Amino acid sequence: MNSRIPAPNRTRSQAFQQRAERFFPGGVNSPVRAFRAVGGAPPFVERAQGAWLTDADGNRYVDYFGSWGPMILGHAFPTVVEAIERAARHSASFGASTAAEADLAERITACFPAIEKLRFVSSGTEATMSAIRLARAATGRKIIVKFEGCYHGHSDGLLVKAGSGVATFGIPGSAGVPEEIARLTLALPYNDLPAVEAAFAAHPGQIAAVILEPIVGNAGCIPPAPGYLAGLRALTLREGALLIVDEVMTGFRVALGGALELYGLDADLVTLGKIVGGGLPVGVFGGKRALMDLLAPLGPVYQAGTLSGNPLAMAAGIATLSYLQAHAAEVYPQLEATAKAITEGVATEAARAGVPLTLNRVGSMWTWFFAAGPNPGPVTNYAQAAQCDTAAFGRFHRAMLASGVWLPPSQFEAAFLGTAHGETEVAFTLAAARDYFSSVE
Ligand code: KE4
Repeated sequence: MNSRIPAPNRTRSQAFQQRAERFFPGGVNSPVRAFRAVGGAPPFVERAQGAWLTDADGNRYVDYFGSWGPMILGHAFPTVVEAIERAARHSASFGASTAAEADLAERITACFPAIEKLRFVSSGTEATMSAIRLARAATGRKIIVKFEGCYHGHSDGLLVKAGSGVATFGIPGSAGVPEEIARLTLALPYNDLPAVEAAFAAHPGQIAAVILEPIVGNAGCIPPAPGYLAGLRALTLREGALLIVDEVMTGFRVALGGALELYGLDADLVTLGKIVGGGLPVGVFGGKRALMDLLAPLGPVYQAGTLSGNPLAMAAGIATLSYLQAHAAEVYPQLEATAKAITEGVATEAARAGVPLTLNRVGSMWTWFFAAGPNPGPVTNYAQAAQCDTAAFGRFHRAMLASGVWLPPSQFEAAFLGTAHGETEVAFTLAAARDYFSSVE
């Protein structure tokens, strides 16, 4: 904590936290928001505009988690707000088909050629859960391969050695998941093709699908090793298993067509979320037509949702993707340049202060891994990420928050920025980092 910076007034947030704890476990509706991994009390957000959040006590923060990815255009982007307002005037939900669903689907399939058909759901969890069910039905097989540190939402079978909040709280999985279900999930080290080969050899003809984050965000940011994704695609094709690429975080983030575009990868099924809803609840699972047509009402795989394709969420998604598609040539180079300036600027300040850290970044998603020893090594899988000095990250997080920079509250999360982050936010963030690292003994 930088003693030169007065502790911000958080009186109203503290009162709101106390009230929230009467209603919600830990006072939150999603565990990682509780700041348990970084310490300190979470500010309560009252409003946001562009790159900036304002809390209940009027403190302002540069936002580097962006609702955990969705807010790539910044908060309260005018055309997104107008689209939601316009849709809301015609009611919030019908539970019946609307043209807007295909309007958004057209934009998604234009960005993701691997998605020939899709279905909207209301969260990334629903998207991956449904994709897994489809894969098991399509192959007649039961076993799923996932990777340590990857998080695909909180459906039972995918909480085995998951990332994000599961890694943040250092729990191997989750209570309440029956052994009978957990044993159908094999969790392997990321960036390790021989481990996948061995799994297929040990379970011939039994693996329904391999699901992964093509760029891990939920162990902190871990890019795929060269050849890794292509190797996984070749292995799954050879073994008759489906490849499910979970682009909930990376879709529209690292490129308009996500990691599939960035790395030239094909997939049998793709899941999307976050940005695709422009901040409203939207998940997507989609892929080859023959697979998707196994879904009810055409086929035997059941999946449904009261608010799937919700008109307000469709409007927000259409407005967001419309802007990204129209301005991709400027947007992604801008995000790259801003993220490079911020991430390398902070890493330089840390190096000057002799604080060892490893920076992993792909486009506008990144993580500064605080090393436990003097020589920061590469972070290419969860086991290496788990070696980090999470207490050092916690001190950094608390100091930056006090200086008005709100980073994701966990060493095992990726940070994000959007098109509203510019030179002002770069200078502000680097000044806060300089303040912190100059005060570190
Ligand atoms: P949701 O069910 O939270 O919409 O999506 C689950 C999910 C699926 N796949 C990936 C790659 C994801 O990153 C996520 C959710 N990400 C976390 C943050 N790392 C959500 C934040 C939270 O849990 O509060």
